[in-house]
Amino acid sequence: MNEIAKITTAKDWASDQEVRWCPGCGDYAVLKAVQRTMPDLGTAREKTVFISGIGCSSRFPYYMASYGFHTIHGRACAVATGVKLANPELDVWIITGDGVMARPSKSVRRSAAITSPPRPPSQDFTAP
Ligand SMILES: Cc1ncc(C[n+]2csc(CCOP(=O)(O)OP(=O)(O)O)c2C)c(N)n1
Ligand code: SF4
Repeated sequence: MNEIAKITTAKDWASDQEVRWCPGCGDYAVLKAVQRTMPDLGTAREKTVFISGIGCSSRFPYYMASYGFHTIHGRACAVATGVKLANPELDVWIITGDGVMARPSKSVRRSAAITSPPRPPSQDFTAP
């Protein structure tokens, strides 16, 4: 049976790490939105894992007061799938930029109950 998670606030989900994105980067908005959303989900920090690949957005796990893994280019989905399969009780999130999620891996298409927050529209761009 699942234990009832301790009530948390957005501050509980923020780590003590200095956030290193450019001033005005849309990733700040994603970070704040996720930190504000986690308490509403009622998930425990010790049962939450953020998995990232490579890129600016992939610094995200450093800034969450949960478990996390900054992995390698193009492998966030594969690592997240492995984590979920090893411990299905974990709430596993994937954080990537538009580059990595442009071609979601087979593991994501298999719907391994892994979540990824959307990137804000201001971050969308078309390559020249
Ligand atoms: C181990 C490693 N592989 C590849 C790179 C080169 N690299 C830097 S950013 C990047 C892609 C980032 O993609 P995206 O998902 O769009 O992240 P964003 O920067 O937009 O958050 C790559 C391949 C790297 N820095 N380190
Ligand atoms: S995504 Fe762009 S604005 Fe944001 S930290 Fe990276 S280079 Fe800077």
